[in-house]
Amino acid sequence: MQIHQYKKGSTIAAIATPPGEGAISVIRISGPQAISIAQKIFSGPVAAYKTHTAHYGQVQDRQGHSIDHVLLLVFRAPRSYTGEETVEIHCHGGSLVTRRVLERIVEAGAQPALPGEFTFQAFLNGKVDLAQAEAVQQLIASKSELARQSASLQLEGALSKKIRQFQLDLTQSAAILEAWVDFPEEGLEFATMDEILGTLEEICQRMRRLEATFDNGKAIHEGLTLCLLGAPNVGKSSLMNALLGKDRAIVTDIAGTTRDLIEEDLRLAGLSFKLLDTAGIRETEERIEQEGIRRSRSAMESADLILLLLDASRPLEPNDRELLAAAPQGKTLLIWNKIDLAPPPEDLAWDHTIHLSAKEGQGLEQLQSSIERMVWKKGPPSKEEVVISSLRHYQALTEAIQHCETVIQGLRQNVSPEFIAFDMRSCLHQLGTILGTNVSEDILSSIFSQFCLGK
Ligand SMILES: Nc1nc2c(ncn2[C@@H]2O[C@H](COP(=O)(O)OP(=O)(O)OP(=O)(O)O)[C@@H](O)[C@H]2O)c(=O)[nH]1
Ligand SMILES: [Mg+2]
Repeated sequence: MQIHQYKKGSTIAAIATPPGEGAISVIRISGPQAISIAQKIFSGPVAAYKTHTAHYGQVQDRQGHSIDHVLLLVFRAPRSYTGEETVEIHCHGGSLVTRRVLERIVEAGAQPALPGEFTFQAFLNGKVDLAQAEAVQQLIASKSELARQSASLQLEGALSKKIRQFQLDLTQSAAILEAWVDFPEEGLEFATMDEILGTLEEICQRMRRLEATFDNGKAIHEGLTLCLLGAPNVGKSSLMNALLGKDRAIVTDIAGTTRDLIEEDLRLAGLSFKLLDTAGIRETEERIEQEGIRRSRSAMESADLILLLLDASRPLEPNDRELLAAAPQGKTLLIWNKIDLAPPPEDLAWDHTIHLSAKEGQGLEQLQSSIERMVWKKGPPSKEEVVISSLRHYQALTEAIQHCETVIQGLRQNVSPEFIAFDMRSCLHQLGTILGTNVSEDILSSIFSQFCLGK
C-alpha cells in the first residue's frame, strides 16, 4: 500500500472491530461528508446532533427498510480521533449485518478506508505526531504489560516531548551558528564559543542516554527468544514444561527424544518470550536427529538468551564440554539440572549459574530472577521511563548524535562555519523525522500500512 492511495479530503469508512461474530461491531466514518452520509442512512436527524452524543435508531436501505437497530455516535471536527467529522455506528456484531451496514455507508458516498487511514488523517490534522501514530499500532500489538505501558507513554507524547526538548535546546546554538555563517568576519567570541560547546555537549549526552534505552525498548516491544540447549537427556523438555506449567514437550529417559524445535510463548518478568526447546546435541548417524541438531545450533546463534543445561547427576561429558566452549557467556545462563539427585559434580567458572530441578519444580523462581537480571543488564526500566523502541527512531537519533558530535569537533578545530551550520541543520532534521516533519512518502507508507484496517 502506498500513501498516495489514501484519499486526501475524502470521507472514509471501515469496520473497526475484528472480523467474525461478536456482541457488537463498530463502523467508523470520518471526513467532511461523514455527517451528511450518516444523515442519508439513519432514521434520525444526524445533522442536528451535538458532538459527543449517542443516538439509538435504525440504519436504513435506500427504500427506507431497516437494516439494523444501532447506536450512532457523533464527533464533530476537530474533537475526534482523526480531527475530521466522525460518526461511529455500533451495530449488532454479526459479520453479515456489519457488512450490510458498511455497504450502505459506501453506497451513500463514503470510500472504503485503507489500513491506517484514520490514523493518517489524525497525523495530517496534527492530532498526533508520527511517533505517537506509531505508538497506536504498538499499543494494539503489545503482548506484555511492559510493552503496553511503554506504548501508552509514547502515545501520550512522552517521547515526542523529549525530542522537542532536544530541538528547542539546540535552536539557540543553531541560530548563533547561522548568524556566524552570514557574518563570518565577525567570528565567534570566546565566551560564546565556550557556551555553545557546553550546551551541545550536555544535549549530546542526553541524546546518548535516550539512545541507550534501545536495548530495553527492543526487548519490551519485540520480545526475546529464549533457547533451551544441552546434551540429550539433561532435562530441556522437562524445563520447558515446568516453565510453561503444562505438558507441552515429550519427556522420556531415552536420549534423543526431542528431534525438532518446539516453540511456545512465555510471559515472564513483564516481557514476552519465545521459548524454544531443542534437540539434545551429540554426535549421531541418525539423519532426522542430525537435522534436529543442526536446528539446535542455529537456534543457539540467533537466540537472545540461552539456557544451557547440564545434568548434575553425572560427570560432564564431551558433548557438554563442547557446548560450554561454544556458548557465548554474555547471553548464556548455565543451569545445573537434576539437583534433586546430586549436587553438581564440578564448579565451573561461569558468570550466571543456577541450580534447579525441573522435575521437582525446585529453583524455578531463582531461574526467573536470573533471567530478569540478564535481560535488564542496565537495570529494569521504570514505568515512567521513555524508551526508544523503534529502529526508525533509533537510527534517526544515532544520526542526530553523530551530527551533533561533528558540530562539537568542528567548533574545536576551527572548521569553517558553513560546514558546522550544515551539520547542525542535519542534526535538527534527523530529530524532526522522529516526529514526522520532512519524512518521505515511502516512510509514511511503510509505517501506516502496518496498521489494522479501521484504525
Ligand atoms: N530426577 C530428575 N530427573 C529429571 C529432571 N529433569 C529431567 N529429568 C528426567 O530426565 C529424563 C530426560 O528428560 P527430558 O526432559 O526428556 O530431557 P531432554 O534434555 O529434553 O532430552 P532430549 O530431548 O533427548 O534431548 C527424563 O526421564 C526426565 O524425567 C530433574 O530435575 N530431576
Ligand atoms: Mg527433549
